[in-house]
Amino acid sequence: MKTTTLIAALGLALLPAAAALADHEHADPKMEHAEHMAAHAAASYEIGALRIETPFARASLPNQPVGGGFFTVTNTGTGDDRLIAAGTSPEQADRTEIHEMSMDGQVMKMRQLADGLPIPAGATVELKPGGYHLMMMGLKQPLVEGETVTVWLTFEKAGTIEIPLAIGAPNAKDGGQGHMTHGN
Ligand SMILES: [Cu+2]
Repeated sequence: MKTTTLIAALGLALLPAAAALADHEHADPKMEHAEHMAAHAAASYEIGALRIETPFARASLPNQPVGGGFFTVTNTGTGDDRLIAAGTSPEQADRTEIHEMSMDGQVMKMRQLADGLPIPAGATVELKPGGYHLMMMGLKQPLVEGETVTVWLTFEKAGTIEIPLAIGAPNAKDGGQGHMTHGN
């Protein structure tokens, strides 16, 4: 009897929190959400044997001097390639570096890949938060959620391509597929 009462009390206590979360999840106007989804569905670019998918960036916080850029690149060819340089317009950032993030003991460390990022034949290489990423250094204007930032990427073999990165939330973990599963 006592247990039942406790569970009932907990259930009531949790309800307002769940309702608040649901409100937050659906705060975006529906139209904007639909356009957002459509933009991501079409986000695939090809240059030579390379296919670049779901390019995105994270919105910068006020006074944040750097911004991260991410995408997945698949080498459908038979020869190895390598991402050797990247950049934005000079109005957006001073320069863009290719970084790797990894755990050094308990500390997350970031380092520039001086020789670029290898894209081996047949491989899919993911640039994602916590791993490889582009880092826009010396932001001259903020990265605003819902907008896009254009970056150029130069691959050793395939050449140079310009792609738009869809700017997600400051903690965005992917190119927007996360929006598919609500309450997550
Ligand atoms: Cu970095």
